[in-house]
Amino acid sequence: SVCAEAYNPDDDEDEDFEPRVVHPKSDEQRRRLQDACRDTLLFKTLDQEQFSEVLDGMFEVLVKPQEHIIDQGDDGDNFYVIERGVYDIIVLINGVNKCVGKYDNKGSFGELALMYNTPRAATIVATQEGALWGLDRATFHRLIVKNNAKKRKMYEAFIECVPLLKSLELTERMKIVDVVGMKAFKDGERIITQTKAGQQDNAEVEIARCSRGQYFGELALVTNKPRAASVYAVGETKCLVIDIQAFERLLGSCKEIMKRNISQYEDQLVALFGSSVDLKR
Ligand code: 1OR
Repeated sequence: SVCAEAYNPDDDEDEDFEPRVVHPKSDEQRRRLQDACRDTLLFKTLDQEQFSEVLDGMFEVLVKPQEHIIDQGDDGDNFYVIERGVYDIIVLINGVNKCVGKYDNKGSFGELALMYNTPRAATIVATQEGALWGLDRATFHRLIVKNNAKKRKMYEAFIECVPLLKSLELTERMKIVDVVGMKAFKDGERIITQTKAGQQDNAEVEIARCSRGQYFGELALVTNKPRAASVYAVGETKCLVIDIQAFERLLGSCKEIMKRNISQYEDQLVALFGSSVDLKR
């Protein structure tokens, strides 16, 4: 069921002629929704009030195996956050539908058509029963797209001085800003957990320290291997975070630069341990 709240002229300047959409939820639903949205990057730069409006506007969607949530080429209706289920990402390449990736019980999709007013860029198919939370186009626009202008102002200058992203066009860098989220970490907090292959219960050794403008976390994405190192915050830190699908889509052209860095990691391992675990394969 849908009910509309009265329009409050004090809320904001424009776009607010549309009534605010609220989908009432049980406490249990609200809890599941909040859980599902905890890591949604697009929500990470919203303030409390905006975030709670987003939650109000979301509605539960139960899906069946083989159900098409989105079809490539369609107009965009909703943005989706995954509560559970596995979803294939299918893209038409040279006339052939190819599965280019999947969402496994986490993540979100369907933002592109709503952000840039373009046809759906991929088909999303549920491979099993699942549950999603949808957000309609108008609410997405009012809360997320509007916030993008603010995000661009906040992060434009920073993104511009990130060496890795120098090779990108300005418009490409702006698209990165549109999809990143900001996460803050406390001193000593673990940001990435190394996935240990084999039984090495050695003490951890610091191998490098990253600072402003540098990046980490790309190795596992580039190699599809488990996390090769843990990362801890030194002091209060703030990181811009990008999800793996957006990383693939937007940073594909930066992979060559990243690969250069990967050979530096191997050099560091050789210097430390006398041999290098092979990181690439
Ligand atoms: P949308 O509104 O266009 C389809 O509807 C959604 O699929 C899209 O938003 C993204 O949220 C999601 N290229 C384009 N869209 C993708 C991709 C993708 N992956 C997920 N989506 N690529 C795959 C990257 C792993 C690039 C394929 C060439």
